[in-house]
Amino acid sequence: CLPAHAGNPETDVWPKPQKSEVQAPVGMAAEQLAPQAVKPFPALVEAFNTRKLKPSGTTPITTIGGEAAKTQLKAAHIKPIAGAYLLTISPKKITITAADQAGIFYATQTLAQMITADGKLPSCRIADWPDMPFRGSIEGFYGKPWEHERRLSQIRFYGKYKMNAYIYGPKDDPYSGFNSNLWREPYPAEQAKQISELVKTSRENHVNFIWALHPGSSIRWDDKNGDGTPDDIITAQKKLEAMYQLGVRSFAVFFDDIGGEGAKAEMQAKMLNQINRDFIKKKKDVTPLLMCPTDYAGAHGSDYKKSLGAALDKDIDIMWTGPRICADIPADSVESVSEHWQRKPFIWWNWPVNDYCRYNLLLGRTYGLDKGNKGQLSGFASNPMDKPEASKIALFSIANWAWNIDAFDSQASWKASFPRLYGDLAKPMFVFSQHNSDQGPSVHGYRREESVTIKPTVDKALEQYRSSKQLGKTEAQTLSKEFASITEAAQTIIRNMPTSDPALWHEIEFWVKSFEELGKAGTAAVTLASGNGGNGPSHMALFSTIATAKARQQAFSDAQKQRHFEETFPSDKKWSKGCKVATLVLSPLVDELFTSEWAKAYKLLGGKASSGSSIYRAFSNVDSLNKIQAERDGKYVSLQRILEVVKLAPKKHIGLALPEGVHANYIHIVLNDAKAAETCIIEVSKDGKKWTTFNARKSNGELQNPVNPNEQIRYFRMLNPSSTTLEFRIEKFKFDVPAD
Ligand code: LTM
Repeated sequence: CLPAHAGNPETDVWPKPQKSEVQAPVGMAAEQLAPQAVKPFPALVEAFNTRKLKPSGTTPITTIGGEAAKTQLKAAHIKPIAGAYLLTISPKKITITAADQAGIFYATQTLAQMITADGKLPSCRIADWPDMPFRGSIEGFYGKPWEHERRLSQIRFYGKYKMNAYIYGPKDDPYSGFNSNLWREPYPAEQAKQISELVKTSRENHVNFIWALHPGSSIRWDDKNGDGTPDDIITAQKKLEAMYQLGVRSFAVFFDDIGGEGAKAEMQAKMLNQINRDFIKKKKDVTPLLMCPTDYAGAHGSDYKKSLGAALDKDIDIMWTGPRICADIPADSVESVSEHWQRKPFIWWNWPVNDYCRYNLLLGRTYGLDKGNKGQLSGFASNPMDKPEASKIALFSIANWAWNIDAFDSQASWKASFPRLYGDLAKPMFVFSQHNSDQGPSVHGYRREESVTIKPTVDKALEQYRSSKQLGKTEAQTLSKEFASITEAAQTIIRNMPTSDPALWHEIEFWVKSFEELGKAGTAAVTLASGNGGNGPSHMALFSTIATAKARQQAFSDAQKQRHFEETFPSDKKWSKGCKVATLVLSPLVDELFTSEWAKAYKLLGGKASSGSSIYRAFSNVDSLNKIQAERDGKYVSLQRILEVVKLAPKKHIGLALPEGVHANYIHIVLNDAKAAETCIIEVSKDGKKWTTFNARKSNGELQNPVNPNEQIRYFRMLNPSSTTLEFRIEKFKFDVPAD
């Protein structure tokens, strides 16, 4: 990724600087710099080491800070905001002008990226500043939190690409509180030490380490000692003080994905205003308080949104996920929510998080953020995958977008991430990522493009194939090349990554191995479908190649499921999932060609429905659940996991449907709320039209009973027959069916 000839700020520096002028593409040799000029700046020391260069001259790097810097920046038409800098490189000296230490740090990152492989620097002048005040990530997903070493690696990565915010909010850290009432307790010594270390590394990299308390599911608003303040507010403040003592200087309080007492807007506002006035503002070295509300998505103005917006101190930032929980961020929706919040929203972007679609890796380009949002947001944090290394592809682009919105080019930014992240493996990783980016169908209905370059060929090939039962020659050739490149890319990664990047390898190993099988299966399927499979044994061999590849893919998926099970937290184990690759375009193509060629050859399977998961259906008359999905795993047909709290109003239902010919032999639902389960009823049907009440055993949140298969039940729905809205999480929702 090193610029080979001229280190051009326009093309070789990421995020793209706001303004740059190059006077001479080659202005000086980096080695001309004095050793003592380079030594204070770790980014430069690293740049010299990577290029095997030594600073051995006398050229200085002068830094100008404080009031003088502010004056000079203003004169250069640069607002002296946090992180802004002016960098000038001339043959005789390098000057960095910045009003704060972050600006100097960022200038050295820019400088480091511009040193060419052979040690040259251009003569140039760069005026640069961030568009977004806070930019970075929110570790806010469900599942096993990131490991300490990986967090340290993230924080260094953020510094390198000028992101300044890491929000620590793992759902499964009991001491921050989402899943437990341990938020009232201090961290055990070992974890406390790690947090202090994260804070220290964050400081070195000019990243604000924002620690989030998540007390909502167990908070109580009673005021036992009668001092006018609910006791838990005092407890929360004490916990924040304890975190301050560990070094934390940025704080958030989250109320997402909760119901009940903790979800009251006016009480949340009371709590946060008190923390803001009695804690945040009294400390002189703390950044503004951040909060995630309970109603965190949608541009509509709910009562909750309006009352929180009105009651909450205006200097507290409010998070918002977009028009839906997982969604693009259009500027007109930002405008609406800003009115309700009465302030600019701080975006919690639910991408590339994959806690709701864990089969898939989300490695595609970053898009959907809208340039119209420039200046309209108080901050931007991406919620990544439980795979920190693999998430860096997306985070690199988020850094680029948040720093310089006008210059952001999604495709160019995505492409630029590969050489910077993977060096020699850039090309195969790009091939791999092109085909692993879509989430697949889910309750959120949020989708990403995938296999974009090859998709027109696939569409054309399938159209021809469906009408003539044979692939056209040109399409077959293009597809063969694509599948060959997939096999080759996977094999290159498999050979090298275990040693070159073991942390990333551990995260994606089974997807890459499955990708190799996709390449082999695709090559064989195209040969068959283009009529080049010969007859007899060679024909059979192609079927067997595909069948073997599919069996191996299943084995890799099982291995991934097992690895996840072993490595994740107890609360997450039951959501352990396998792996799937290229689910939007290429895997369906291989499946269709394989099924159809097999039917053609043996006239056995003609007319039988393909065994894709889409033949199992979930349905609901709750608006926000209109995209829920069903999935089959062995003898279970289940509702795909819904992480959020479900609100089931009177007469609303959620259900599952089986395809024709498949009948249920058991129904099993588990809710986290025993009262809700007691209230709900189950109805069953043969045809989805005529419903009868099912006699379900109910206890401790569970509703279940066997179904007589002779009754041929293909549908069931759980209905709220009461006159009040029920709130619960769904832990299990499934039919048992006979094994295939
Ligand atoms: O988005 C928010 C505010 N909360 C949760 C996240 O923790 C979760 O990772 C995403 C994606 O599943 N959905 C949420 O609702």
